[in-house]
Amino acid sequence: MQFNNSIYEIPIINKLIVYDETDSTNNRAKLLINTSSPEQVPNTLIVADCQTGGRGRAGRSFSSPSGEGIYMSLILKPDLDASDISGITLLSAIAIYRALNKYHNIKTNIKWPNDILISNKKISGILTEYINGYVILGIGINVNNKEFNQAISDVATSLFLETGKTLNRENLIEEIFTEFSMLYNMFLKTQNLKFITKEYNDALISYNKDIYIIPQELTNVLTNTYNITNNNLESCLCMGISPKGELICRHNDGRLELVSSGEVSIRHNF
Ligand code: BT5
Repeated sequence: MQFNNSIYEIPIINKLIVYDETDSTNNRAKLLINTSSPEQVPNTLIVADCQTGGRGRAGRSFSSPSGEGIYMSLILKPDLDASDISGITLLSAIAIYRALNKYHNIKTNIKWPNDILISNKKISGILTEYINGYVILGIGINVNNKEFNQAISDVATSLFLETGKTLNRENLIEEIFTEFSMLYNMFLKTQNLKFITKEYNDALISYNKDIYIIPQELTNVLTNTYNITNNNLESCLCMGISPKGELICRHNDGRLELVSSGEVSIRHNF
């Protein structure tokens, strides 16, 4: 992939590493953190044309074929409490949502906490990892894919399949991080997500709908949370996100539950 120098005009990026192929850009980021001097690492963006071991959450994989998608990891060293780090996942979802809408007029939805959807199918997933005081923000986006392997064809789609347009991946990366830079700076200043709550809830696919909260023990044994057949779970009403980025859920008995991203997955009841 070929980038213009304009990528360095984005405040949050001061170094760029590009691979034709790698196992996982999040793994590359981890290695860099573990082997470089601390001042060299923050705000490094690692991008790959393809990944042979792209990772999702809980050991799941992220399909990352060559020439079609965006696979990238940004290393950050935010001055935040550990409990606020998960907010970065929500900010990056808004950055992707905004960039696609603003520069390409493509409307998406967010599936809390880490998926971007079009027509209920996933075009993007986010994997945020926290190691030795650094945050690795890993983003995968299906951009120009014409098809998906059978294992994920029911749940995955691409920007090309949804719009018929072929997008320039390098430009889209710049657009996303231009948006993310502004959001991130505001988050560091305010230390909460109040400034995106309304926008996030407008984008949230489950807003004001019934959802299931799936315990971590169950999500860890499932390859994907879209096809859960265990319906012994009680549904609750999704009331949007809190200023900390938790999902606010109202149970049938009126009880409110704040769900934080580490604990559960959500299944939509539609
Ligand atoms: C995610 O996990 O969606 C996070 C994906 C993060 C990928 C980026 S790419 C750059 C960086 N380096 C990495 O190694 N990872 C990050 P999760 O919510 O657990 O979703 C995984 C599930 O999504 C899989 O079990 C499949 O069902 C589905 N899936 C796999 N590949 C997909 C794709 N390309 N598009 C849409 N869905 C996919």
